[in-house]
Amino acid sequence: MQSPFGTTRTIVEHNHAVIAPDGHVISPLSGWHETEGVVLISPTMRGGQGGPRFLQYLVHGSAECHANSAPDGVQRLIYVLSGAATLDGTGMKADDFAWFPPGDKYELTVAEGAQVLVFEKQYQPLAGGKTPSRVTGSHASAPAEPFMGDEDAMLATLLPIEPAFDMAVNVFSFQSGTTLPFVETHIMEHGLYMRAGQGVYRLGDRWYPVQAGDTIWMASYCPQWFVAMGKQPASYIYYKDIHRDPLDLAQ
Ligand code: UGY
Ligand code: MN
Repeated sequence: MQSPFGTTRTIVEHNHAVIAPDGHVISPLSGWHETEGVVLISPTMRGGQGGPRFLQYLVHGSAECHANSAPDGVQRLIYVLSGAATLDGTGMKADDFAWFPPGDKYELTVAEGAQVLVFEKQYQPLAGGKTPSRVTGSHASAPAEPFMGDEDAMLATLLPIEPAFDMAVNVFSFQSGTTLPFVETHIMEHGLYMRAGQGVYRLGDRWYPVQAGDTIWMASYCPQWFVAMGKQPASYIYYKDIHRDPLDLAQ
């Protein structure tokens, strides 16, 4: 899916966006030290008016790149896409992840040539509830279940599905020819990164060919559907906001 010059598959609409890697612009990452990357999804996407309520970005590793905490009140999930990282002296490899509650402090490095996907969201504490502690793991060891009974659509949940967590990050793996069972329309918004393979995503009333390396933003209530196509299975990592009062979500 190479584009000739002057064209791109990237599109930013009022309730969804597809960001293809050919348009990535690398810039310094705020809140990280000596680090560059690409901010893929952010609240500025619709000029700050009703845009995404979270951040999704790519970290490009380097010899000096490191991070110690997220901004005040912000939770952060990191997912190693390729290469190596270290977290408080322990090695991380492709498909390892860590979730940090707000206020957590650490020494995180991302090696030269490595790529790390990050999701960040302001944590909304539950009245009288306790903020969860750090979670670490890997895609392979996360619980996975057939989605709505379809063994060709396996959904792995990286974080505990408990009310204390106000975000979920899942890895969805589809055998080629498998679809989401229906066109979903829901209050949760999504940030999605195509991890492998290809397919067609329906967003609103448009259909987009997508492949590994693409990013998708789906606003609350954006109708959505996917079919995996091609010779290999497809998979994507995606974020959603969960477990909070809908009346608290409006910006
Ligand atoms: O969790 C979800 O809403 C998921 N089924 N959506 C999606 O894959 N677009
Ligand atoms: Mn959905």
